[in-house]
Amino acid sequence: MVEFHAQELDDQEKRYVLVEFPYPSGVGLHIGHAFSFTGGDVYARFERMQGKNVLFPMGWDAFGLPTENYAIRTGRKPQDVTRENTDMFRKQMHELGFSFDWEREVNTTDPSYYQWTQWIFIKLVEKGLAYKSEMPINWCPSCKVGLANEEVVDGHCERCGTQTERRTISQWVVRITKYADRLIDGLEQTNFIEKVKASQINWIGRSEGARIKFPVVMPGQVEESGENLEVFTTRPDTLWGCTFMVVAPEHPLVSKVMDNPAVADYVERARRKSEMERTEQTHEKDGVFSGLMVRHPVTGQELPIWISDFVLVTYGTGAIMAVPAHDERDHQFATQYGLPIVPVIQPEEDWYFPNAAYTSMAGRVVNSGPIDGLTPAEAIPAAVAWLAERGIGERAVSYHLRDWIFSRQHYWGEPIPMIYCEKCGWQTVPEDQLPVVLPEVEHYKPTDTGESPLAAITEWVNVACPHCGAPARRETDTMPNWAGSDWYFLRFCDPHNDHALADMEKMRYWMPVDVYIGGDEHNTLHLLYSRFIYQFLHDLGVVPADKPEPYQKRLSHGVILGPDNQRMSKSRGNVIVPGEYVEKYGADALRTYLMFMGPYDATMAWNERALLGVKRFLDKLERFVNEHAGQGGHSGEGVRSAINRMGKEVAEDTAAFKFNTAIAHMMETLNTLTALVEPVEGQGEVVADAELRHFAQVIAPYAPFISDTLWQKVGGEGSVHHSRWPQYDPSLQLEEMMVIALQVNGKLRGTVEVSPLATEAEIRAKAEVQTGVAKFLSQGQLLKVIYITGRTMNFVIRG
Ligand code: ANZ
Ligand code: ZN
Repeated sequence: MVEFHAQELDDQEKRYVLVEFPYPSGVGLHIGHAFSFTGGDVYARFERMQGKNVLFPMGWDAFGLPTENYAIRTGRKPQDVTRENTDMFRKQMHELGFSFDWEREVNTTDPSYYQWTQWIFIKLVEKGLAYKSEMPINWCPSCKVGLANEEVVDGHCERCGTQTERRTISQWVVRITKYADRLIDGLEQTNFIEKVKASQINWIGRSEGARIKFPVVMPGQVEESGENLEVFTTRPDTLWGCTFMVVAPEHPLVSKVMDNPAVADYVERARRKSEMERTEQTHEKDGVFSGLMVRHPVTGQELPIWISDFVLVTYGTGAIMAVPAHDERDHQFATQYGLPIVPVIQPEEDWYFPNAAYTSMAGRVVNSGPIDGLTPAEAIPAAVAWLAERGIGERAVSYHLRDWIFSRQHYWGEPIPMIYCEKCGWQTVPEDQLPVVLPEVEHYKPTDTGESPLAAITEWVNVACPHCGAPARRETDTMPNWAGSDWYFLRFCDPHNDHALADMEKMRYWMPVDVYIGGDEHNTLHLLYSRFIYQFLHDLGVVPADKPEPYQKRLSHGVILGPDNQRMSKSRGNVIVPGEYVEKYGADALRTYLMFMGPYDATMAWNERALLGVKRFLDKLERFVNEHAGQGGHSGEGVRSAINRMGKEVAEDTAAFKFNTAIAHMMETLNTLTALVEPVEGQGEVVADAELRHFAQVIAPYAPFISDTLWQKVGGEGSVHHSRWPQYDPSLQLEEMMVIALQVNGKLRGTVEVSPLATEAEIRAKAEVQTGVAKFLSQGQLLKVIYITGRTMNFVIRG
């Protein structure tokens, strides 16, 4: 196979084709990898043949828990395990014929790579976008370890099955929320499909509304405490219908009433639940009265403050004004605890408030002083203005997007390049001391305190403060998995640079990524995080100023299910391993089958018989070429026309990622050719090498091995993969050809392709030499021929 090293060539149009780089697990490439990479490879090879300068890189996102867990179990070094795994992946990728530029291979666990991941973190700190904060994590009390959300399965620790808790620990947090609006607006500069844009926008979850202050009244006191309970609401128009308040169990106000045993008990129970359990629709809304009251800022009424975990501390202000008449959750809660329900929107239809909340925006505001008579849509801005004038509330925007917890208490990740000094506080590691290399440890298990095992290596942990020189300590948390994959597409532009994350000119040439192929599961977080980091680097001025977004187009491929139509899983025993099928049918057949299964973004079940069908097609093509190779002269008109059209159709479909229909065209064309060249009474058409070369070229992106062999057999020079896609010749195809069905006594016996200008006599002449028809004509007596224009020609014979 030929090398595919990409170089910056100013005189050639570039294409940056990126497939998500894999996590090199111990089990090797799975079929989803093969599917994803084949799609990228077909496109990359196709674009090269179109004369584009293609960058198609590959690397390893190799930090992560499975390797760490394996190290804990076996005592082996994650570094060694990773090396073995990447060697295996690389070998399997070679077998599948992927045309990656191996000179640009990167590995997120290489110090020369993560030096720049650490550098980005330092810049985040310097710009005030990373800070230390007490943040809740999932905690396994038995393993004594913080767990990522993905490691919590149904509220239980994935490793030991113990029920997990929420625990608050001090962590590094990245202020992605500051970029929330940019991340929404920037989508306009991309041509992601709507589904992907929507998932980004939904995740950011921008809500417009108001913040409103409710003065807190201490129990037994008439005087207000001077403290305010602030809420975020999207419906300030319903303020007059607020009958109670609810705060999250973690809300600061709750700490003041923890001496109440009922409160303490409730808070403890809530702590054990995962966030998912707390927000579930079906989850019963239970809560406890805090003993505290607020004064309604407009009506002056005293309202109770309840504590319930359906209110999340991480959203808005962690407190709500409950309007049970118009909010479903509030209604449920009020019904459960017998709290009043006061309608303030007059519904347009009959409504029985004790049964359900009226949440529609249709209707008129009532019993609400200054906003009476308005529609809710009119009343919202009116209420905000009215409240703002009186200093009670103000317009506010909330984002469901959270700041990004960037600390992991694990070993196998990038060390966070921070040093803590008693006197100077948190200091960044000076840039010239990067990378902070992950030291080798004896044991990979997190410590009893939940700290990463790095905490136990005192000679690594203890350093001098970079600011004052006093004894200080290194941060022992490591970065999350996302860190290395946030900017890898930049490193591919210039992977060996040791003085910058990538050279500006090289990025100017290659960026943005033209097509980014990956799984649906990364359409949200990975895309958002990496777009954020890119936008941040853009603000720093280290990526090209005229390129505000990293990815031009995002393509998410579908999922391949097991033969039983179920998701593949070890426990179901329906896992398909690509290597096995490469061995059985060859890489070309597997690749072509994967691309032929259906639309690239569809979810489809594995079907070995269909794979066998594709294998037969390739075998047939090979036989066809072998049989006809070496014929000089010119191909017949039909042959030339069919090949010419195939080149165009396959090019159009491949460029549009319609790989399955591209392959269908090739299959049809092979059938057409077979029919055309079949020597019937010496009348079959000639197929010359020139046309066979074109066939080899057109199938080359899909079946890179066999195509090269065929290409050489029919006089192709060099490698087919370095050749240019066959030129389309419009003169060979003035019109679309018509396909006429040929019948004998009403039974289908073949087809013939003709120009729409062909006369009936011409069509008949072509039809009579088709084997399916000729056979009958030679045996029986032709009575008549019935031609239905543009469709069928029926030969009625007496046999
Ligand atoms: C009063 C109200 C009346 C509300 C009404 C809704 C309907 P989104 O659209 O998701 O932004 N809310 C605010 N903070 C919350 C928190 N930390 N946990 C749970 N719920 C919270 O939702 C905003 C609405 O969700 C807010 O508007 C608030 O309830 C609730 F007829 O305030 B609303
Ligand atoms: Zn210091």
